[in-house]
Amino acid sequence: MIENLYKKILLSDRLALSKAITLIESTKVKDKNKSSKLIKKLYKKSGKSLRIGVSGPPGVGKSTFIESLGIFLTNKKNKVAVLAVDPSSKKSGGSILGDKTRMQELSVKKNAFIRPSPSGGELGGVARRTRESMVLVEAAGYEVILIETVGVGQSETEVAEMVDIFLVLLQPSSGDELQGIKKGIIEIADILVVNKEDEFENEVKQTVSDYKNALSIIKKENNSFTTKVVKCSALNRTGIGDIWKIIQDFKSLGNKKGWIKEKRTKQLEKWMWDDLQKNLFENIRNNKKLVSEFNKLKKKLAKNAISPTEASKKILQHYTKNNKS
Ligand SMILES: Nc1nc2c(ncn2[C@@H]2O[C@H](COP(=O)(O)OP(=O)(O)OP(=O)(O)O)[C@@H](O)[C@H]2O)c(=O)[nH]1
Ligand SMILES: [Mg+2]
Repeated sequence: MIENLYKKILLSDRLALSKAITLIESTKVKDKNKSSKLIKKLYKKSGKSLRIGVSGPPGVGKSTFIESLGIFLTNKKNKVAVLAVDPSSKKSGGSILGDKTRMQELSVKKNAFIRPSPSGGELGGVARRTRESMVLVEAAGYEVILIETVGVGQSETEVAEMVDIFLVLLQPSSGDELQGIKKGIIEIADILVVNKEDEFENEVKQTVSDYKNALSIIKKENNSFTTKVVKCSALNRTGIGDIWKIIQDFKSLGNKKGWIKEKRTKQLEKWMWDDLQKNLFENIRNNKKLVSEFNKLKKKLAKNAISPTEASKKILQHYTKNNKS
């Protein structure tokens, strides 16, 4: 089965890709083993795409924007993959269908692959699943990966730490809301896109200028790329070409100066540490030899006879001792 998927993915077979991502998303041990074999085989073929994160508040137009940019790119003969990171989809269940229907036009393009949010799974697994899905779509030859994530909570930062360039979509707002500008957004975003210029022309202008002003005050720690502020209408597909031009500039400058490579190396290290942390933790939790120790410590904790910090230290001591013998 793995050999078959491997071959088909290299031929860019979309059905095989979907199947492989389903394996990645599965929580069954059997599937996990299969998917890690597959990732191992395909890993060296990955890494060649441009990874773009698209974030922003609910309803700002992320899916519409991704569809417009995706169509723009497929028309230029680029192969585009769309992934969605939605930690809330477990509860709502609605966004999966929503994303799919909203990207109807893109989904029928031969050069597009769209994978809506997985329905649930472990929350901490979002990062792993996304990274592994990226490996698969890259091995399948997709040149641009667009990752949609809603701009609330941890998923935003997680995605920002997985991509080459991070776009944040903003709602147009009328004046005096400058205090509402979050410093964090500016620090995390490479491009700020104020959307819906078709409907809110003046507000969009105002918001663009507010953010430009804010940018001149708030200095980014990492000076590699000056954050750009632009406007567009994802719905009417205006401004999309300009945004693509900025992305291209970012890419060529980043390659020239070496910060894309640097960023990726850091991201790989983070992936390694995340993985180690997860495996180590699972290993300790599922360690049968330690069960009686765990139980003793639990009782002590309940009686306030030991602090959680002390207890965790003891577990680690037992674990290390156990692994020596
Ligand atoms: N007028 C106007 N409406 C837009 C534009 N872009 C998106 N919309 C509308 O805004 C609504 C939300 O768009 P989506 O693309 O689903 O927004 P989203 O950010 O992906 O939403 P979530 O995934 O639910 O967070 C839809 O009704 C869109 O038609 C735009 O450029 N102009
Ligand atoms: Mg959406």
